[in-house]
Amino acid sequence: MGVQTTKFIAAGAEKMYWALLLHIILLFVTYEHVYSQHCHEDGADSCDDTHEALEGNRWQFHCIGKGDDECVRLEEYYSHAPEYRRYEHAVFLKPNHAGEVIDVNIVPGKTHQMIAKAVDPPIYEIPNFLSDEECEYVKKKALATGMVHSRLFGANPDTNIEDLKGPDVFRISRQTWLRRDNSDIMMTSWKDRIEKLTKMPRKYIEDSEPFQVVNYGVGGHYHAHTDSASPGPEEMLRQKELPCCYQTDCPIDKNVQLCCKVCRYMTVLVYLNDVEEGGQTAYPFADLPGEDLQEKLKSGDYLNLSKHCNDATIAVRPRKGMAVMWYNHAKDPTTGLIGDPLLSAYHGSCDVTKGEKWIANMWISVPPYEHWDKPSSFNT
Ligand SMILES: O=C(O)CCC(=O)C(=O)O
Repeated sequence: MGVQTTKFIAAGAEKMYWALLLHIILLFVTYEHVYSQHCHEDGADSCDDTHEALEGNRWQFHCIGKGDDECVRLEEYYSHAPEYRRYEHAVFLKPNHAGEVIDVNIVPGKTHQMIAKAVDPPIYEIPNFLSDEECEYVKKKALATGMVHSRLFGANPDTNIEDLKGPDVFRISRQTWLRRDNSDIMMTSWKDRIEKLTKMPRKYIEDSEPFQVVNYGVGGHYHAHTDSASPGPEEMLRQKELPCCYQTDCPIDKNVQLCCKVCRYMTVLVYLNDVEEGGQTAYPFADLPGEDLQEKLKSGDYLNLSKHCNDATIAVRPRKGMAVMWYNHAKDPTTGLIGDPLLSAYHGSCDVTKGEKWIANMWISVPPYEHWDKPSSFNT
């Protein structure tokens, strides 16, 4: 072979080599781009089930090969049960680690921070969620509505709770409900913020309960509880077939557990003042390994936050305007709606030891798959 021929072959091989390399790079870039658009958009819940991502083959392409079982599983369900496409799925934002700080835009022209306090359940602090003026506005509105002594959900309405005091009383506070009034621009703006913060479909935010405003005086507290369906295995089984309370006319103050279950997927709690001393929101089991959690839960003692405030694994100190947000349930990996209750989400309020404490609870309800199309009784 002549020198010219050898040179010619070598040049051809070099061209082919570069073309092949370019092709591989292009393939890789395209794949990564599409994948990251659909699976990592919110930076938290990898391969979240956006509707785009659920569109047929593209979904398979995006997730299979990434080693994410959930994507594969959802794709299978998607192809067998196309009705799962007809409603909007819940979102579950899981931080990478406690202490992670995530910037969010929940108010035009401003950046807020979500500071992860725990991973299981995901608990986030959001400083300055409400301004000082907004906090004052909520308190004023609550006082005008009329505060009454708090009752436990489903407790006997005949008990005289006004006189109950001391560490053995489960809950000591006063409260009221503020209907989500769409003509109130402040309330509409809070809903906008909750939507942007939680990335939850607007429908679920609109369907949820009125805001609950709570006031604790000195000695006021709320022992550790769950905000939603009872997490004990027997209770869970018993309540499994019940509809969600917000989708029924169950009388809320009478043995409610017999006719409905609470479906508060998430809680967004906002502090309306700085508390002089005490009043932390405490989570006795957050981020505990499963065996330790079961052990502590079995003893039952740790639920008494008047005695065990300092034993809680996470305690959030109230700061005026700050929100704390967490999940009471996992997201059902099959349906994308409300999943199992999270035992780690037990929480409550430690005793206020000086001053007073004001909070607003904003719960976000999500139905189970069987009832996804039932209207909310708060939207009639
Ligand atoms: O006041 C707190 O910090 C907790 C309140 C709470 O757990 C509730 O209202 O369900």
